[in-house]
Amino acid sequence: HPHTADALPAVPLVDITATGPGRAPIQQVMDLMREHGPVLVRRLHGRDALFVGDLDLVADLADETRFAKHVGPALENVREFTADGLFTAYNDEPNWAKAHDILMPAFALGSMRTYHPVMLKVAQRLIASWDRAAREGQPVDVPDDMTRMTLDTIGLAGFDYDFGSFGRDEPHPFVESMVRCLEWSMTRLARTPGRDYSAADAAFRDDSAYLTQVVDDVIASRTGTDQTGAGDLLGLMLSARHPADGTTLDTANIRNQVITFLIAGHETTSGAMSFALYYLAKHPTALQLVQREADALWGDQADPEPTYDEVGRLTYTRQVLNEALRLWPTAAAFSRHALQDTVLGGRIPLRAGQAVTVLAPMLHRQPVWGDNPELFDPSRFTAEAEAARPVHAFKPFGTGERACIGRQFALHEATMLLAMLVHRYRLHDHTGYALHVKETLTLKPEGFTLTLTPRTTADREHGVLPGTRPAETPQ
Ligand code: FDE
Repeated sequence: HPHTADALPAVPLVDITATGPGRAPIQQVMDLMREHGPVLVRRLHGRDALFVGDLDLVADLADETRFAKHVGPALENVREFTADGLFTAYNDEPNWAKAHDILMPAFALGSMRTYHPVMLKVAQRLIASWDRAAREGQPVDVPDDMTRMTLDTIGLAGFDYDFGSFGRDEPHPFVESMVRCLEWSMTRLARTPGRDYSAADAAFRDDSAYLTQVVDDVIASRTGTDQTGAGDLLGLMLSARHPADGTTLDTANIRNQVITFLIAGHETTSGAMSFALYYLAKHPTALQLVQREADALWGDQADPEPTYDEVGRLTYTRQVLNEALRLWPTAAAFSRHALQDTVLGGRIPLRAGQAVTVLAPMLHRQPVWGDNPELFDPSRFTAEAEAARPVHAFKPFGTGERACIGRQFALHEATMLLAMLVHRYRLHDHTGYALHVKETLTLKPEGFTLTLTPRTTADREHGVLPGTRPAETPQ
């Protein structure tokens, strides 16, 4: 039975030292919250961490005058390979504000117009690969292919570098090293004091050195050429001067930013699209509605090329993505710390510097989401429903000035691809897939495969549900 933390009399304390956090620490805290409520202290080897999912507490943590982003133990581990890149920089590290100011314009909504053609080009690579699988009757591995797509997209859009992921049977070695680095960051949190982890640490250093080498190639292919001023992220970093002091970012920091963007820009986005496809494969009515939306734009065109403005009109597709991000926010936790002694939500006393971790998947299942929060229901994200809901009820992109800079980028890329896929294919859940969420700091539906068949003119005209085409329905 839990007892309460001495310093936090109102909060249940759960000691998990006996089992450890295992390979699914996020889902473990979700289960603990289902048992003990949405605020708890988790103790591991004598170290305590406060987790919250309560709406009023998360809303209070969003107050930037009393709280700021916390680089907690997980991000400290990621810092071992991204250092003062945007994601892992401390708030007061000068390079954070400098890089933030230089890069912000590149992520404003209007800048998505610039990236749109590259996003489309990579979406077409994925489609070529899925067409081949469909012809051969082979299943596609959804998370693997979404990862190919997002890595190539951020590589090309950000740095004019082509990872060529669809030309390879195995993921690009960058992805494998990166996933192992993220796993090392996660499992390092669960270490038993006194044990020897030197082999894991040596493997990590090799992987991290490999990431650095790839990134140095990316940068080298651009420096010294006349392309340093190109309008992508790397061009900006190599050339833009900070308005305040006229300096550019230093070489070490640029390397950290490139690694940061390659990781942050693809791992989370690919998970989000994978979950969206998972829910669509399981929810024929939602699938029919996204198909109708795509059909209304592109009718029976064999190879539609969505325009930038059309992506903005895919409102139901966007709702599907948001609903997938509600149930499985792929960057599931973010941390804040108190700037001075304060009382969180009027009930939890915190000392200056004390950290609190928001568990977004549980925030996204609180009573504000209604009686059936586990139910996939994209109508939760109509404009009216969103306007009626407290703003802090949905936090898949973090909060405040350290919130996700890549939000519009990820949503534009993902919305366009989803619509193109449902316009083109019938999705067959050929294995009767049972959801298994894999954690590597980010979340994805492991082992989720689909088989595909092309949609026909009749499918588009009738908007029929998969498996219930008139000819197949018994009279
Ligand atoms: C960020 C982010 C966040 C926050 C974290 C903390 O707070 O700690 C989150 C939650 C996120 N992000 C999420 C997400 C999701 C998705 C899908 C995404 N995300 C996507 C993306 C893309 C890109 C490119 C990105 N992303 C990026 C990024 C960055 C750089 C960052 C950091 C910022 C600062 O400044 O800090 C982030 N992102 Fe994200």
